[in-house]
Amino acid sequence: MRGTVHAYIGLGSNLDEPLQQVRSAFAALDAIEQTRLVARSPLYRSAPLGPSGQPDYINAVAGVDTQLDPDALLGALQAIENDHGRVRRERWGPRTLDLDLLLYGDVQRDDALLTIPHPRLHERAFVLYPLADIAPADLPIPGKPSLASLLNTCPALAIEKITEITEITE
Ligand code: ROI
Repeated sequence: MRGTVHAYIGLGSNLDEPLQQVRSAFAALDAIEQTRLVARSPLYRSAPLGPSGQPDYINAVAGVDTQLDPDALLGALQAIENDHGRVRRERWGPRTLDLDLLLYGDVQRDDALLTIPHPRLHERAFVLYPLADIAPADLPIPGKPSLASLLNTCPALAIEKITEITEITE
């Protein structure tokens, strides 16, 4: 049996009731086969990066334990995006739900299908701050400086924490 890997997923939405999109995405992540949601960051409101004139985003990060390989996990994330009415239109345009595979254990990979760690993880406050809420301070980010030093070079500008962290209890 394949071992369990800890992975982090970034959630973002700025259309069609973003708070509900993100809350229901957490539940959908927990329902992925061979995958368990183990951490849910607080929700953040963030100003849009990219074209202006689009609504603010709700962002969060989830921690999962999974036995799926990265490709299968990515496929499951895309299925959830589609279930949430995601239509890919303009690059960097508004979206009902975006799920980014940020980290998959200590895997480093860069090919046509997938880049892990996520290529823009290290420069986005709306990813780094919720990640830091649920990850250990010494979390290794393969090929990048530590999470703590990334936070130092990425001020918490244009993001606002709007909920507290809630434990996952069964
Ligand atoms: N901007 C913010 N604030 N949050 C996002 O999740 C987000 N996602 C994107 C782009 C369009 C780049 N901008 C974003 O894909």
